[in-house]
Amino acid sequence: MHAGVWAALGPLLWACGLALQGGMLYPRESPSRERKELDGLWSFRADFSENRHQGFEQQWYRTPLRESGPTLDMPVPSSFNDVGQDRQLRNFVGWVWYEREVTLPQRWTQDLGTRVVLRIGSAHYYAIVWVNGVHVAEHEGGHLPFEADISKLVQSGPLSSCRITIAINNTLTPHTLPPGTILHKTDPAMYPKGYFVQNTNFDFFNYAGLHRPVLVYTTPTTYIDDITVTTGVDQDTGLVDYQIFVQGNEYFQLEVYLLDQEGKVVAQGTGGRGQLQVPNAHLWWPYLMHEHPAYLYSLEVRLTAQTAAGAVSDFYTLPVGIRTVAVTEHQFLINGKPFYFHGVNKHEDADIRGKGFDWPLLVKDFSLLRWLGANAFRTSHYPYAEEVMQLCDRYGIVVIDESPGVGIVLVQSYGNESLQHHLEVMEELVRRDKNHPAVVMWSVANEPASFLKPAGYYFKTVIAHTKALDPSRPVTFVTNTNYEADLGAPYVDVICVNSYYSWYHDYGHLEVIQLQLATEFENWYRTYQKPIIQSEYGAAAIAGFHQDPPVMFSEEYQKAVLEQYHLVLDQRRKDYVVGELIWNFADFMTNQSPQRVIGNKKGIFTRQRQPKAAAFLLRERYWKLANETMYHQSSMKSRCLENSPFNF
Ligand code: BDP
Repeated sequence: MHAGVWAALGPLLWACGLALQGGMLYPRESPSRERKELDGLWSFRADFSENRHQGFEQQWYRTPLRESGPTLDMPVPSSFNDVGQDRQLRNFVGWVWYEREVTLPQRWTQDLGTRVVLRIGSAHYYAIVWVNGVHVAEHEGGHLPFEADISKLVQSGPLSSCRITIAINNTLTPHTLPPGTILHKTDPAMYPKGYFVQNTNFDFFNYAGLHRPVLVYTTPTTYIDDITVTTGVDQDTGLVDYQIFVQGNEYFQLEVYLLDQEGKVVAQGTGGRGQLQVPNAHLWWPYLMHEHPAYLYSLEVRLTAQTAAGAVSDFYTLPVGIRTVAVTEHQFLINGKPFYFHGVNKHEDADIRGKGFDWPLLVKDFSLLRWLGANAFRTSHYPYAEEVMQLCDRYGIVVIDESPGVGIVLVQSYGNESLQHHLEVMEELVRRDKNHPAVVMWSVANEPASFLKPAGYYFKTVIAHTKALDPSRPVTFVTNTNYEADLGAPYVDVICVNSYYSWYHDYGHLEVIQLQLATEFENWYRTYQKPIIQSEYGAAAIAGFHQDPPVMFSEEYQKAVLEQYHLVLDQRRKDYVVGELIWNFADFMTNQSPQRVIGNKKGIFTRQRQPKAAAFLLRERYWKLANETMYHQSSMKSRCLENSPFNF
């Protein structure tokens, strides 16, 4: 590794191989739990020093950040890149520093029976956290939450305020997920001193910062640490298997109640593990597959324990959807019925905030998904915010939950170090998302170089590990490799394949699409006899560009490509094709290159979420598909026709 990479990374290397500890239940309020959100303005400084290490040399975490130099106001959650006017900050690679003073309620700092936890929804890519100058956590990976128990620190003095400092490094190396490389260019005739670039092999801007909510929450010191729920169906009876992990005490009682949407207890149990049986259960159905989709029960867990200080109780309520998922040679089944994915690939991406979580944006996106008649999306190409997954549960939008394994194309990224990290990321992802009924499949990677020799062992291991972590869901990875050369395909449950006919080759030749796509489907199916999802297809269109007959980059061309794909999809979905996901839901930011016009324009909506012509085409198609394939009950069909914007 080039010395400069070490400089850019710094303490990143301390923490390789951190073991996964404890549960990662989403912090919810309950009679025993409180939360305090730390969204808003934080103090911020990027470390522009040559080795990017001044912050550590001068220990910026020791005293308030304003005392070690000038600071900016930085909104959280947000990427730091696009909120200012500074080109250097937009493209910054290295350590940035965030800081926030927090005043905690007195009870939190004085009641020793209270556990105070700091939770960071996501910090891209590597983070080190201090509270009042004391190191409390480190985390690698930009898309999954991490926590630190800060009770001792905040309960040790008379102060009820604390200073939270978070240093974040966005450098990507061959062993990070996603991987990248740092290239130093040293020709003094061409590049200024210290010039280096971050190269990546993925097609989205490497936004960085505190992208998701940061909060402090409490639990009692004896507390419900984790819950795992899996569900099944036996005729009309719903089966809810639960397992509960408790921390802080060996002696405790657990009571478990399952409540329906009216608040009625429909099943109950005791102890840390068991099965609840729900007669005449309302199943969790995807949007457009049932007249009451997305039915959620509430699993109320009540913990009581005796401690030296007296009786302690903890309460946690988990939404539970009862549903099954299965895969046959040619079908994807939800609740035993064939399910056809008609949806989108997304990105967490928007103007100004970059990858920062934003409620209005989230609600807008779900409005558009429902308008479109989309029943599914893939979290391309990394895990999305927990709040997104919760809405999928509530609206019945089915999710293929993807890891940040995107752009794995270098041989160095297939070594043991990368593999170990990939396994850990899958553990973190499954731990976080295992209880979401909307999640029906894990995707361990997108378009890796799965033809390289070590890829076979690598994917065999990652997929087997993921299945061991969660035997209740199928596993895939998304390929664009030729069916003969793909070393990972034997291990997946569903073949997810991306293609860009008449876009990245045969430019403008729409007439090749049907032949090439049909041939590809046949080859994959003949070789593997597994269901296939067209996990990406599309074409770029710059909103407002019109050309007829169609020409690349016009709205007409984007529509025409889609129409050609749909002809083949309509033939093959009767056989073994089980889904189609357009690339992409909306235009999104990428690195600068002559191939990209202020980002990738393959959205059917603009980055501002306004429809291009292709959005109307897809809307018509998705509602038609819903009416044709999704309704298993005649009463539903009439209701759907009523609600459908189209009359078929
Ligand atoms: C696919 C990638 C996706 C890209 C897309 C494209 O999976 O991330 O954005 O190509 O080129 O191969 O638009």
